[in-house]
This record gives sequence, C-alpha cells and structure tokens, in this order.
Amino acid sequence: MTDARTSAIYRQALEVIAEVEPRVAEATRQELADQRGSLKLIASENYASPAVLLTMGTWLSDKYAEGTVGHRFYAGCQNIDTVEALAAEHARELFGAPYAYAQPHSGIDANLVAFWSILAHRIEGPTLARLGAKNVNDLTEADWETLRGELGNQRLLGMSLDAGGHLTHGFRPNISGKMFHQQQYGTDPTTGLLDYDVVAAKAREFRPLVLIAGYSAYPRRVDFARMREIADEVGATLMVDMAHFAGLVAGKVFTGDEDPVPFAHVTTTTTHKSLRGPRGGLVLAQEEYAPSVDRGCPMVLGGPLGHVMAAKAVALAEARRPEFRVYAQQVADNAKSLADGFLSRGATLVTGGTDNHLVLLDVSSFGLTGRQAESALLDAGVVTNRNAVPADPHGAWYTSGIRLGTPALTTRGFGHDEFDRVAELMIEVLRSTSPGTTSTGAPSKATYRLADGVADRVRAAAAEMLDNHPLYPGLDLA
Ligand code: DSN
Repeated sequence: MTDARTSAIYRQALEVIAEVEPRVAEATRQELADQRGSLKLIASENYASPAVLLTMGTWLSDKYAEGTVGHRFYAGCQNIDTVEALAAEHARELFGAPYAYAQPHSGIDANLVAFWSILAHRIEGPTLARLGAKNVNDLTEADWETLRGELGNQRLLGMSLDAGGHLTHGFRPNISGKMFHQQQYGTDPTTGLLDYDVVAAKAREFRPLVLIAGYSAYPRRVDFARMREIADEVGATLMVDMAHFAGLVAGKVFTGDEDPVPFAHVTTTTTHKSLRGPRGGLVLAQEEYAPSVDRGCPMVLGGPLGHVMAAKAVALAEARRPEFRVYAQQVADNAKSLADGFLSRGATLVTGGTDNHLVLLDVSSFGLTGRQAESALLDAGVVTNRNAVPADPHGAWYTSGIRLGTPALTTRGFGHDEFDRVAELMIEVLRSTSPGTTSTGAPSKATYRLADGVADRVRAAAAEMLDNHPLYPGLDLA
C-alpha cells in the first residue's frame, strides 16, 4: 500500500507547506498520528489509499469546468473531461449502472442533484409540454408561478432519522423536509426492522412523488426489489441513497434484491465511506434521468472539483479489483464479529445484530446517554459517534446510541479476534463510566466520570492491536 516513494513525497510536501503556513503542516502531521493511534469506528469513515490521496493534491484543482464532459462553459477542459469520463466509466462498470455523474462534492450534494433531476424529469417536462414551451427560457412569469406551485407541492416519503434514515431523507429541519411535503416511515417498534407492508400502506395513502430507500444508521440489509414494487404501485420515483453501503454493493456483498442499482430510478452515494475513495458524491441513474442529472452543475452544484473527480476515478478503479471484494466481505464479517462481541457480553443492539457494516449499540442499559458514552470512549482512544435509536428519549443531540462501523479498521487489517477485543474494551469503558451532574448538582446528559486508570489501560490494549495493523505501513514522516 505504501512504500519509500510515498514517504519521500509526503515529507517533501509537508516541508513545502510548512514554508508558507507551518501550522497547517503540523495539523496534517498530527492528524496522521491521531488516526494511527486510535480505534476509528465511525461507520462513515475509512482510509483512502495513497494513490487516491495523492491524486487530490494536484493542479487539476485549478481548472473551472462547469457543464458536462465535452460540453463545458469554459475553454480548455480536455483533461478534466478525461478524468470525469474515467470516473463515470468506472462507476458504470462497477455498479452496472446505465449512467453515472461524478461531479457532486458530497452526499448531500448528490441528493440535491437527484431531487432536482427527479422534479425536472417528472414535472418540468410535462409542464413545459402543457404550456407549449420548448424549454424553460420560453416560460412567462405567469408560467413560472404555475411551475413553482407544482414544484412546491411534491411529496417525499423517506426513512425517519431516528429509525436510521439520513437528514436529507425528509427530516423537517433539512432542506429536503422543507422543499418537499414530507412523510417518514420508521421501523417496527418491537424488532427494529423495516416493515415493508407498513411502508407500502403509507405510500398508498400518501402517494409520494419520491420514495427514498437507504440509511445512515440502520444495521440491516434492505430489499430494494420490494421498495421498487412499492414505488411502482403508487407511481413514485424510487431514489436510493447508498452512501453508507456502496462499498458492499461494489464488493458484491449485496447482490440480487439487495443491490439497489437495478431497482432505483436514481441512486446516490458518497465515495469516501465503505467505498474508500476521496471525499465526494456520485449519482447513478437509469438512462431516462441522465439529461436532468447532467444539469446538476450549475443547477445546484458549484464548479466540479477536477482533482477530486480524478481521485474518484482512481478509487473506483481500485474498487473494480478482485481484492476489493475480499475487503467488502471482510467488512460485513467483521461487523458480525463486533456485534457478537457485544451480545455475548450482555449489551443491547438495535435490531439485535447486524448484516451490513454497522452496529448500533443502545447505551441506555449502562445508564448513559450517547453523548456521555461517546466522550468516555474518546478518552480511551475509541472514536465513535453518538446516534439516536428508534423513538430515542434523549433526541438527536444527546441520544441513547453509539453507531459503530467496521470499514476503517478492516482497511487496517483487523479481523474477527480484533473486533471481538474491541467490543470487550468498549464494554470495559462503558461499565466504568457513570453519568455526571451539572454545575448545580442536577443530573446531566453530557457530563460523565470514567473510573481512574481505565482510559490508559484501554489505550494500551488498543495500541498493541493498532501496532500490529499499522495505518499506511511504511509511511514515515520523520
Ligand atoms: N455524515 C454521514 C454519516 O456519518 O453517516 C452522513 O451524512
């Protein structure tokens, strides 16, 4: 993965940076040390390869290239055309998608492109035809009034945040909850699992324009064939946000009905989570949506990031290699090992386990909020994020859960034994943590007390595993 050339490149790069702003060079060095020395269990993070990271540090960043491949609003975009076309080609091949758009800067951007493309495809076209206009430039102010009225009355049905959906799936404070008339589906209160009959009943009653499937914190697989059936029955467009599990789709862990790409009209993803690429987004679509998705920039996106699209091409080329399938399977196997490690020690998991890359630990049985647990774990070098559980009594800020994922530590080479040990160490921290009080002595949802010595003991035990599985082995900045 890493070799002497990479060490020389990064040493010299940091020297060049330090000549201008040494504090940035120092923070960059420190970030590597921090990531090397901690158990990174954030389900949405990973470690990109040196090839991916190096691709981002070039002059491809210096070019404006609004528009699409071969159809730009700026001159001299031939090299950006090359890298964007390569990213799209790798994405189409990897996911078996008819069409791919590599410009979104993030997952939220990808979802905005998807929303607007669905609205444009489903509403703008028919409205234009009805108004006898060829394109939007032919519309009068009165026509725009009509169009805005129609755009403003569309319905979106997505998974609720506390059941594991994402903010952009119709959460009221998010723009998706404001631009759409939204309703949300949850999970079964007893099992924590999706109940497709309930989703179908809601869809029949609500008749959404957009049905969103996909999640950020649901530890189970989804039957996308069934979701498409539901969408078809009510005439909805099926949009799947696979940001979290794109690596498992790419690595063929999710196939058949669990592979969203053939079933969704539009699929969005990030490229930096289980897919292990640069920070960014991607939209895949059926051919009929391609023209409207292509208008993502400048409709809702700023100028595309040439250096990042190049890095997406490199990462997607990596994901097409056979070893990526081995990695993806190991991510899922490791999540099971982690879940079993918790269950065998008496902890409570939302849905009772996992069959993807993430585990949602309910920390209320330890008498803690997610916020207290997250902080105590961080003291011990275990990096996680707090997350709401279904019907969370502590809401989305303090929460009752801790979300854990295996993509990053699997990249470092952790396997079954290490993940079992991670569960053991985390349980030790949580059992040794007690809730604190506010300055007035009232119970606090944020403060906590971790028993003396535990953080050091856990850090030392983790260091042994981390040393056995170095991050960027051979990369020496000294
Ligand atoms: N921030 C991503 C995550 O952690 O799941 C989603 O936006």
